[in-house]
Amino acid sequence: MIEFSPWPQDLVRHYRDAGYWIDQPLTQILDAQLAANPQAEALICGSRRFSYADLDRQSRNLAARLARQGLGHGDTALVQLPNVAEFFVVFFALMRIGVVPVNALYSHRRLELAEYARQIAPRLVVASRGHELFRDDAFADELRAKGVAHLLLLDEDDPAQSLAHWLTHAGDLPQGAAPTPADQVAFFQLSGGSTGTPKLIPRTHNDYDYSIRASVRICGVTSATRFLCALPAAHNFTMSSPGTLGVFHAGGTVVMAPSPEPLACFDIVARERVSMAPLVPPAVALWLRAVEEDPARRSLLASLDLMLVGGASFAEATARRVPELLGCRLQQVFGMAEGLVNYTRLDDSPEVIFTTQGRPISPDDEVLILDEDGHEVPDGTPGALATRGPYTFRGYYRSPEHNAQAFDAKGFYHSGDVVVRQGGNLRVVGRIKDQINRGGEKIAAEEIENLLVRHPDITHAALVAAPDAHLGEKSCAFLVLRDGAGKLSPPPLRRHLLELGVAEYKLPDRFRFLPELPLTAVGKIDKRRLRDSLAAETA
Ligand code: J2J
Repeated sequence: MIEFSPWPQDLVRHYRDAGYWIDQPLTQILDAQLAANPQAEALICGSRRFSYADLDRQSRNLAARLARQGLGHGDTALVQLPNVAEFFVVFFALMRIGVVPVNALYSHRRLELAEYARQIAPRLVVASRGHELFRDDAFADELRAKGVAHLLLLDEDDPAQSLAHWLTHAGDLPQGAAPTPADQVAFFQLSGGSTGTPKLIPRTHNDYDYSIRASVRICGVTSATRFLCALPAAHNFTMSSPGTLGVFHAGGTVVMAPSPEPLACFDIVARERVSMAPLVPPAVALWLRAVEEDPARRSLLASLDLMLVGGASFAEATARRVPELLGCRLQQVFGMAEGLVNYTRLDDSPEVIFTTQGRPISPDDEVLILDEDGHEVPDGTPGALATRGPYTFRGYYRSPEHNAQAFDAKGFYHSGDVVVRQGGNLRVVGRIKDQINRGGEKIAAEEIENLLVRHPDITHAALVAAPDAHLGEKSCAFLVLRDGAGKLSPPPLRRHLLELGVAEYKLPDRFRFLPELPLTAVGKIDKRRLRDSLAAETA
């Protein structure tokens, strides 16, 4: 089994007694539909259509082949797929045989994948020939040298490692193949991070399944729901709030799109009569602009009933325009891959829906809002969010030092968000974690600073958020150069980072050069001053 930080026994008992944890593996989502409605449409991916029976059959085929190769409990997998149907086939196949995956984002590159592989030592890698890392065999060979026994590729000609081939019939699942027990780790979610190395979040069947079931009720997902999966399929928001898994749980239909780009999505929405779409704020802005530019486009969205918006700050003025311009309802979501998810409710007043990020899923989500001394603040006063509950994790994978900082003695996870509670609802008003939220994509400042100072001419680096009209925030790197170093311009600096293999969304959007970095009274880099200096530039 994969180790994880467990919940204390009294809470385990309570979460079971309260009916949150029902001891069913995530594969039950598929099994229930297979029993109830096997021919219902589960998944649409371009011109390919999958019934629940198709999805089940293909995932069982893959599971059977993998199990016959000896993969099962105790094994891990590194998966990196674009937004295609195979993402779910692979996910359910791995769940069936108890292999625990990390689902990397498709935008991740060598650095992220190598780091995940280092942490989980996967026996299996599932990836795509379409990704630059797997276009030739160099990276695959590196992975093999580190213990990866099986590599399966999308769009591969060699049948031995063609994912498509592994999805064809292969006999029944061998005796003994089974999901991990429901109180054990099902898969790892990715942390947005604020530290030097990306962190992994163990999620158990029980806790994830509860967050999905409860989200389905809160968001009104039914078998009639047709859900647009245009954000990265592996992201926690896309998977579980209420997400693709929520739609499968309710027997609805997931419609894949390669990206949230409005014009392509509008056509898909119209063609497939999409009713529900989760988006991050910058994508909403693009959708709004597309309708403003050509109001006739609104008719393409006639079937759209509900848009869920989360992942980053969403301006009230933009929120108000969603029903007005797109003709659908709005639901705000403030969630995190670590657990806690808040929603505005469908029957909330427009005021609540437009101005807040809602309230937690569960009556047993404990949310504390704390001042700098760790005391709870009164309603209406901003403070740092700390939480524990039936689907909030208890520790990052193999990260005792970081866990000692991220959790308090009572097991509350301190998310680094600054929030205000008003009338029972939360508003996200700031952040104390050292992270840039670039339109929903999270960048850990320390990770990029560590890479920048590997440049021979850079002695100190600090990455901070700069306000941006479109993305909400962009990143700016403040650099101190070695004495005698010549001028450095952005292109070679970006090339330096790309050569180190980091994902492109993490590249600093701007660079500033200083003779030294400002320090606080206790000798830490004064990032507030750096941010203020950027604000002054644009003022
Ligand atoms: C402001 N900041 C927000 C919001 C997340 C549902 C929705 C989103 C995520 C997600 C998720 C925000 N307004 N509405 O996992 O299930 C910022 C906060 C938070 C961090 C988590 C889900 N919604 N945020 O975004 O793990 O800073 O999850 O702590 O990627 O995003 O990021 P992530």
